[in-house]
Amino acid sequence: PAERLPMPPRWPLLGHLPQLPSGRLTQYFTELARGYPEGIFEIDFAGYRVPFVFSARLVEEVLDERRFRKTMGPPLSSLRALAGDGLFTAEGDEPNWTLAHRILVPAFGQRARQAYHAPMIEVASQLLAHGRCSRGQWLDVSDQMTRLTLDTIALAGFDYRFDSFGREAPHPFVAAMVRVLSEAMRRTAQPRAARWWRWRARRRFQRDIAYLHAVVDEVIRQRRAQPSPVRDLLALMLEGQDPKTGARLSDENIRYQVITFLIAGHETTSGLLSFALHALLRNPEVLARARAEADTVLAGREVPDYADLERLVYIEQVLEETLRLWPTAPAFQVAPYEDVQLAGRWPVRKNRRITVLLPALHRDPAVWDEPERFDPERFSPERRAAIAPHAYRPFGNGSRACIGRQFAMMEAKIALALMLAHFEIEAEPDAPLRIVETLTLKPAGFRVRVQPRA
Ligand code: MNH
Repeated sequence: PAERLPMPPRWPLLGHLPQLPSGRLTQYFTELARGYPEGIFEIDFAGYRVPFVFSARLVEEVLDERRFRKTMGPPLSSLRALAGDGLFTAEGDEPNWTLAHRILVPAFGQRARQAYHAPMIEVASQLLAHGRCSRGQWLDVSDQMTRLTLDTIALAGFDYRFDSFGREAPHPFVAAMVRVLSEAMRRTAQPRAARWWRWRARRRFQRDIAYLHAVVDEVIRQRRAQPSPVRDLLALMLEGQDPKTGARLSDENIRYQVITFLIAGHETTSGLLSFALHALLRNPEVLARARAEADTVLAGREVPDYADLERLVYIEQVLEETLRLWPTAPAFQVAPYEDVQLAGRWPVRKNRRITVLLPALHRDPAVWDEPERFDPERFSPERRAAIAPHAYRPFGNGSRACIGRQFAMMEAKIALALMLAHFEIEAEPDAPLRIVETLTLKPAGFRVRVQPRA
């Protein structure tokens, strides 16, 4: 029997728009979700209704790729102007998704990852050097982590140096990107007509996108001018061929892929590292254990070898638990190929966008005991097998899952191990966790002081 989807009280015409807090939508929906134990509610964006699902049971259903495909609505759809048919913002049935997927997947395989070790260590060492000469100043964690992750994806992927640690202010690329992502987010909570009176914001958006494209075109131009022996992502994009058809990526598509990797490749990992540090400083026993592991694995050396990384087991658990509570890419969207009734109860029309709300899924009390507690033991080798795959989806699903998952985990493990091994870290006392939402989640105003360990 079909039932109406549960829905919070709403206004005529504008639906829920007037009550949506622009700038903290994910946090708002996650709090709202607590009042909906069935794991589903519907939000009315001025007439367009979007079901949100967040119980493990319902999410399991919508992750079935035979019945549902990835789709994009706001905020992701606003990024088409920036990232075109790059991997992230392409529809699965666009030819360029299949082509780029086939060409680029090998770049993230086991063998390719070894080549990322040296650039990751190089940038992480710059972070250490920066910390060593910080002389007790308070450092903004998200800012430092963003410098690290942007420089890492640019160096490892494109052999390009943003040199973020050599600058006072963040690289202008970051500022422009943050504005674009925030604007995409803001549009989610606004009626379409707002484009007209928000012409300034629209112009800024277009200018920022033009600037971001110019930066990327420069990265590509430099490589074309000076072909390099480095076999990195950019080399694959410029020379790689579809193993089946021999087709190559067009210049326009390469631009979209480079921008996609620069953005997808650093925002989320930066947030992950920042939330992880925050959680560690709140949980001294966890911190002590993670640091002991880093000390053991490093055994007095400045940096780990590639082969050492698999021994950072507990640090990996810390990162996984961090992504449970703070999945930095907090939602993705799917649509059914045909009309469906979720759990045999909730009707959803074909092609209707459904949002999978990860922070709420990752707190589903049917799956996680004491869901609010930060406990890396949930991911211990003995217990992790018991976690149902659909209950934990920080990297998305199926063929459209994150291509950079292992890259991100490798980078984050290196950075966290090095910070713990080399610094005493002190947080400001009792500062509450505030979160900024661009497309991703990040701690806001979270500051630490570091001192080299004796
Ligand atoms: Mn990543 C897709 C989360 C790091 C490149 N990423 C996704 C999706 C999620 C995600 C969720 C699926 C989105 C959707 O269904 O609409 N990604 C993360 C998280 C981290 C992350 C939480 C770090 C932590 N991602 C990275 C890194 C890179 C990267 C690092 C690149 C080096 N991600 C991508 C790309 C896609 C993607 C590219 C799109 C893949 C596709 O659809 O083919």
